[in-house]
Amino acid sequence: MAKRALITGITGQDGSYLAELLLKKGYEVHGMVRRSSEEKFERIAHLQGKVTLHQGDLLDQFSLAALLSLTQPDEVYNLAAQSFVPTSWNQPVLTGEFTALGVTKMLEAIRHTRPQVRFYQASSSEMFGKVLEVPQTEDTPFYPRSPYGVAKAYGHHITVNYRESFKLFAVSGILFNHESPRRGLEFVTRKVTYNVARIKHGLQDKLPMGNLDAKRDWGFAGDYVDAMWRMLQQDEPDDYVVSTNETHTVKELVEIAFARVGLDWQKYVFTDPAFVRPAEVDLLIGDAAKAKKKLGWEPTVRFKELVEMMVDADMERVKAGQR
Ligand code: NDP
Ligand code: GDR
Repeated sequence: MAKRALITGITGQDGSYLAELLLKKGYEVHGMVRRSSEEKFERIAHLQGKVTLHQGDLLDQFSLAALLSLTQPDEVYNLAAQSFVPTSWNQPVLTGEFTALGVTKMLEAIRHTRPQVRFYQASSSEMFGKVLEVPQTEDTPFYPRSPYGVAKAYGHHITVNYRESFKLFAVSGILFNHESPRRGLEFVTRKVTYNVARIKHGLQDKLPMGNLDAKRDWGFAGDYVDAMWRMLQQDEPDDYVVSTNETHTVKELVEIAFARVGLDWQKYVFTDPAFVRPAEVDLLIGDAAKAKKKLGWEPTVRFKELVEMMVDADMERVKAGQR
């Protein structure tokens, strides 16, 4: 019998890669989607007919329980969240409801409806926040610096708590930034690669940016969803850092992206205070030694290759008049 998986956030970047991976492995894949006035599920359009979509919302506890009863999944991947850090200062309550309490709603639904499920929670390196230790590991204390980071820390702790309290197979992947040509346009990598492509095509001549000194450990989303799956195949539930163990500044990102199309970034980029955050996470670099040892997981795409892959994809898109 094929294993069944339920993915919340299937329309997002990670959801689309995870659905592809699970289909390749022979899973029956179900995805939860929010109702909207126009159903534009661009990232999973190519999977139409291969995945089954169901309406539901992390805010609606009963929709979660109903979905578990209907789909009878072996594995649940909880990827849905308000995931953009700046928005979390504008909508802190909503962010808390989706990104923090939404996790409890799903865990409660599992506990009462289908306790044998293996549950993956999408935790984040944003929980580390202020630099207390580098590189960051599973044991590094959390000091989140945004309402998003605070909400993710709650989601992380409640996942651990349900594992310990109710013996659920619940794991939390502490994933560092991961990107791809499917990344949302407001995140810094995609913002840069998309705008570089527009500049190269003569559609604009300036790029406003925030803090160019922030450092991130950036990997490829396709690699990271494989780590999620591996976590749920272990004998015991546990938490893992997933990262490349390298860090780079936003400035390096900008330099590589412009250089890819033969342009000098300094002629186009300027600092706009609108993109500077009220509190910043200055330095993230993860130590994924545990994931390597226990899951046999390693990243296959490094920073420069990742940025160039994204620039090349955006050059094609812009040329074709797409976003
Ligand atoms: P995206 O922003 O691309 O996708 C988020 C998904 O969540 C979308 O499918 C969105 O649906 C859905 N969603 C949001 N709110 C709700 C809700 N109330 N009910 C149902 N669905 C909802 O995120 P990513 O794919 O990049 O990230 C996946 C998860 O991993 C997120 O939880 C994120 O916080 C976390 N994470 C991401 C990292 C990264 O670098 N990408 C690193 C660490 C953690 P819709 O299409 O309707 O908006
Ligand atoms: P982040 O990703 O906040 O790390 O969260 P983002 O790409 O938004 O920012 C990374 C860094 O770049 C700096 N920066 C800018 N960021 C944006 N978006 N726009 C700009 O113009 C800009 N200029 C500089 C930021 O200040 C920051 O330091 C992502 C999300 O995917 C989360 O959901 C996830 O949990 C974490 O990664 C790990």
